[in-house]
Amino acid sequence: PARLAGLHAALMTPYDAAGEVSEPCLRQLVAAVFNQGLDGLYVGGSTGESLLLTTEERQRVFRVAAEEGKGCGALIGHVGAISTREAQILARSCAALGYDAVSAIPPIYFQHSRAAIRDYYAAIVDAAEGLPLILYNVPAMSGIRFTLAELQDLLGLPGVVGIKQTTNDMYQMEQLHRGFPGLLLLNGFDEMLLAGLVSGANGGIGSTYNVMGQRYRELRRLVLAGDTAGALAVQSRCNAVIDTLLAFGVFPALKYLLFRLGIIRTPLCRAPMESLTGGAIDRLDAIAAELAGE
Ligand code: SI3
Repeated sequence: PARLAGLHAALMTPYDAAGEVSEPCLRQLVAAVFNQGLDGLYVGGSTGESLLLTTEERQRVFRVAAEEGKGCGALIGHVGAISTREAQILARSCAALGYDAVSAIPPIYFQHSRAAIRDYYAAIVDAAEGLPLILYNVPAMSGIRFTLAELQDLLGLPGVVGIKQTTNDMYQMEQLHRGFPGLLLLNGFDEMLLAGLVSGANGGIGSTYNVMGQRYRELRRLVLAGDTAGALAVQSRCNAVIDTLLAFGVFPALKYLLFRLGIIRTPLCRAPMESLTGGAIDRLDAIAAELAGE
């Protein structure tokens, strides 16, 4: 799946002042992401606040992102849900809209058996009408920590072509690289993109790519050219920004940057996601000015 390798922005979901999904801002954001030369979009993931949206809203975000982004790069729709039925509905939408792939977190909260999780992924593949599936391994948020053997079992399902590893376990990243030649292996934590790429990832998906896409492209170019020291210098510039985003809450802080850059109209996140605290503004304004100047 060469088209799915590369750098994809985990798309945010902009709202209007009333807290409804803003279609015009979403369109502007899709255009802004592709203007940075990124390879694709990861639509409706954690960064898209997908678990805080209704099924209809998630479908609407899929549709608008497809209308605006079709032909600009790869479109990966995150369809993970608490029920298999909802995940299947969303997978069918992605298939109908011409997405390139679907992806899903495991089903959370009820502590399902590994066999039930396997059935959930098989059911998504079934509903996705031929679209490839990328597993989304995010133990810190899902609470589900897969061993290598468990991942091997899921990766063996027909239709599963890759995995997005949002973990800081670079040993497991390298094991996946070594054990599964040809696997689509995508790095999840932006602050560790360099570590992920040198451990075998063939691309990445990240929230901060929404605003620092060009830096990550440069980082990957340097890695591919063998210049690890140069890539580390770029990673450090990214991480100086990420340190601040993490200190204030990465999603509200990123939305504030997009707001300051004129791409979205309000920095709101959906409750219970917290909004920004006052002390953040000056530091984020300085970052917005730095990014606007690049
Ligand atoms: O699903 C998604 O929106 C992602 O791709 C998320 C991505 O892996 C982000 N992970 C989480 C848990 O938010 C990262 O981009 C993350 O925000 C960033 O590295 C800061 O920690």
